[in-house]
Amino acid sequence: MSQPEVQISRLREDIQNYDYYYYIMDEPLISDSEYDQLMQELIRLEKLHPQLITSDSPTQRVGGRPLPKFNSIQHRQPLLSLENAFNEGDLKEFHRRVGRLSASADYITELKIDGVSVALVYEHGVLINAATRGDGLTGEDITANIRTIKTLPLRLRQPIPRLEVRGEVYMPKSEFVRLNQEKEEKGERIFANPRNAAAGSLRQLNAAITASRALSAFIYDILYIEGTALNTQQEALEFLREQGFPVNREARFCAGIDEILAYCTEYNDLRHELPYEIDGVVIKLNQFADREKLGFTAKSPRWAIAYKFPAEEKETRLLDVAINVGRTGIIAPTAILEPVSLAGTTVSRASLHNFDLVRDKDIRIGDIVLMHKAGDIIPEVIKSFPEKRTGNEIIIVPPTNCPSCNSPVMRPDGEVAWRCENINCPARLKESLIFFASRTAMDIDGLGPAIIDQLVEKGLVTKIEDLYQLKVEQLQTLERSGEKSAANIIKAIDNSKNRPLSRLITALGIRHVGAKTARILTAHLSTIEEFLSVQEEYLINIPEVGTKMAESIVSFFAQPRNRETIDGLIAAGVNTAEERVVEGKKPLAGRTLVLTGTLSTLTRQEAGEKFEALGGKVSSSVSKKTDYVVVGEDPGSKYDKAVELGLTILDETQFLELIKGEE
Ligand code: 3BD
Repeated sequence: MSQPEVQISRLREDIQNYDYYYYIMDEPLISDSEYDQLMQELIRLEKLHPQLITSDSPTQRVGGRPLPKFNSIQHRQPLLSLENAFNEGDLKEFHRRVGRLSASADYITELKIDGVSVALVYEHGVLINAATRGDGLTGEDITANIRTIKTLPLRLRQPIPRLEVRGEVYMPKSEFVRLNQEKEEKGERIFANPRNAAAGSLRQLNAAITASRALSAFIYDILYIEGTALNTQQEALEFLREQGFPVNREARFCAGIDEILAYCTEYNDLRHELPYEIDGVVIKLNQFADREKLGFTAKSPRWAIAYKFPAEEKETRLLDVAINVGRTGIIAPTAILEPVSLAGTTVSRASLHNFDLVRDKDIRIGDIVLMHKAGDIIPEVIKSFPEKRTGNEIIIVPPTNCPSCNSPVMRPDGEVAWRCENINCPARLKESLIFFASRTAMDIDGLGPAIIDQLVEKGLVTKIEDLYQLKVEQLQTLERSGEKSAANIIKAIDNSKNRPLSRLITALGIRHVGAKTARILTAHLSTIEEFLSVQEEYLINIPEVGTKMAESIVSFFAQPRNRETIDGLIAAGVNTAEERVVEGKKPLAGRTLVLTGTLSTLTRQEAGEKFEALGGKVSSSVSKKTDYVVVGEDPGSKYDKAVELGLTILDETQFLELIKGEE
C-alpha cells in the first residue's frame, strides 16, 4: 500500500472504532474535538487522493445528488409480519400454543420500537443496500438515506461474507420535538408522531435532509447469514452488537409466561421514561430449533407475537382557546383544558397548532375532546365528539387582529400559519427578547421571561437595542422574580456585548437561521457590515445555504427596522466583528509533533513555537504516540520511522494549513 493509502485506512479504522465505542458502547474514547480533527484529516487526505475514496469511508455518509425517485428492491427473504396480542388472555393463549409444539418455553422479550421497519444487506462486511419493508416482498431502495444514520455501521467489525438484518429506524422523542418546533417556526406542517417523522425523513430523495435529522435505529433480527452458526435469539443479539449494530439493551430472557407478563407491565409503566417511543413488546422464542418446530402461518411466525400497549388516550373538556403570538409573529391557538392525567403527567394546555387544523377537526370551545401525547411528550387533541355537544359550543376562528398590538393578521402564501407582521408588536418583542437573551443566543444570565415581561409592559424596552440602555435603578423598580439582583442583570447585559458575531446573528432571530447556520455564515462573513450588504448569489454559493435561507437573510437585513436595531447595537458597543480570539484557546492540547528536514518558509524553531502556542507539544523523537510528523527537505531517519509506524505525515503546506485552521 502507498503511504496515503496506509494513512487513510488507519484513520478510517480509528474513526470506525471510535464510532463503535461512542454509538454502540456509550463510552466515548476521545473528545469531540479530537474526533473532529481525525475526521477533518481524513477529509483532507481523501480530497488529495479522491481515487482512494470507498463507500464505507466514514466521510461518505452523505454523498451524491438527490435521487429522481426511489428504486424498488426485491427482498431476498420475505419480511414477515407479527400477530398482535392486546391483553393478558391473548398472551397466555400464545404461550399455550407454543407449549404444545415446542420443547422449551424460553423466550426473549424485546421492546417494540415505534419506527420504520428496514432491511440492510452487508457484503464482506460493507453496507451495500438498505430497503424499507414495503409489502414484505418488495421495498424501496433507501440506501443513501440509511447511510446518514450515524449509529448504523457502514462497515462491520468483521468481514462477514454476507449478512442481511432487519431493524427499526426511529426518531428519538427529543429530536421529534426539536424538528416540529423548527417546522412550526417556519409555518410548515408538523409531523403527528416520531414514527411519521422517521418515515418522512427516510423517504427523502435528497439524503442531505435525512442527514439533518437525528435518526437512529435498533437492529433485532438476522434474515440471512453466511459463515456463522447461531442457535438462539440471545446469541443473535449479542452477535449483532459485536458487529457494531445498535441493539436495544432492554431485551430480556424470560422463562415462561409469568416473566413475560411482568416484562410487559414493567415497560408499560416505564415507557414514558425512555428516550424513544415504543408501542408494545415483541415476544420471541429464544431457541432457533424450537422456532423450526412451530413454523409459520401465511404471513407471520407462530413463534413470536407482538403485545400492543393499550392506547394512552383520555377524554376531557376544552374550556377555552388562548391565542399565542410567537417571536416570528405566528398566531397559534392553544387549548385550555380541564386538567387530565395522561402518559405520566397532568395536562391542562395543548397547542392546537393552526386554525386550519382546528377547522378540519371541528374542535369547538366547550367540546369534549380526546387527548393523547404525540411522541409520548406533546399533548394533542385527537378529535372532538360532535355527538356529545349541548348546542352551547363556540366555533373557533382566527382573529382578524393581533391580540397584542391589534394590527391586522395575514397569512403568507403557502403557509398554514397566520402571522402578525408588526415587528414592533409587544408580544413579538417579548418573544424576541426572550430568544435574544437565551443561552444559545446572547446568553444573558438572569434576563428571563418574567423580567422581560415587565420591561415590555412598563415600556422600559420597546425595541431590542433598548436592553443596552437599561440602568440599575430602572430594573430595581420591577417586581422581582427573585434570585438575580438588578446589578447582576445589568452586568450580564454588559458582558453580552463581547459575544462572538455568530451569537449575535443567532440572537437576531432571522427565519431559517439557527445557531449552527449562524456559525457557518460567520465563517464566511466576518463583520455585521458584510451581512448588511450581502447578496443572495453570494450566500447560495455557501454549501450549507439554500435559496430559502439566502432570501430570508437578505430580506432581514434590507428591512429599515432591523437596520436600526443593528445601528443601535453597534452604538451600544456590542461586538459585531468576527469571533474575538479567546485567551488561552488550546485546540492542539495533548497533540505531539516531531519536525524533521529543512522547511522553506520558517525555521523548525518557529514552526515548533507556532504549534506550542496552540497548546501542542514538540518532541525530538518519533514514537507510536506522535500525532504529526512534519517533513521538510532532506529529512532524517525520523521520516523513515514515521512511515514504518504509519503516522500522520505533513509537508510544510499541510502543516501551515493545520496551524491556520486552529488559530
Ligand atoms: C420492533 C414485524 C420478527 C422477526 C418477525 C419476529 C412486523 C414490523 O422493535 N421481530 C422487534 C420489532 C419488530 C420484531 C419481528 N422485533 N418482526 C419486529 C418485527 N423488536 N418494532 N416486525 N412489522 C417489524 C411490520 N411493519 C410494517 C408493516 C407490517 N409489519
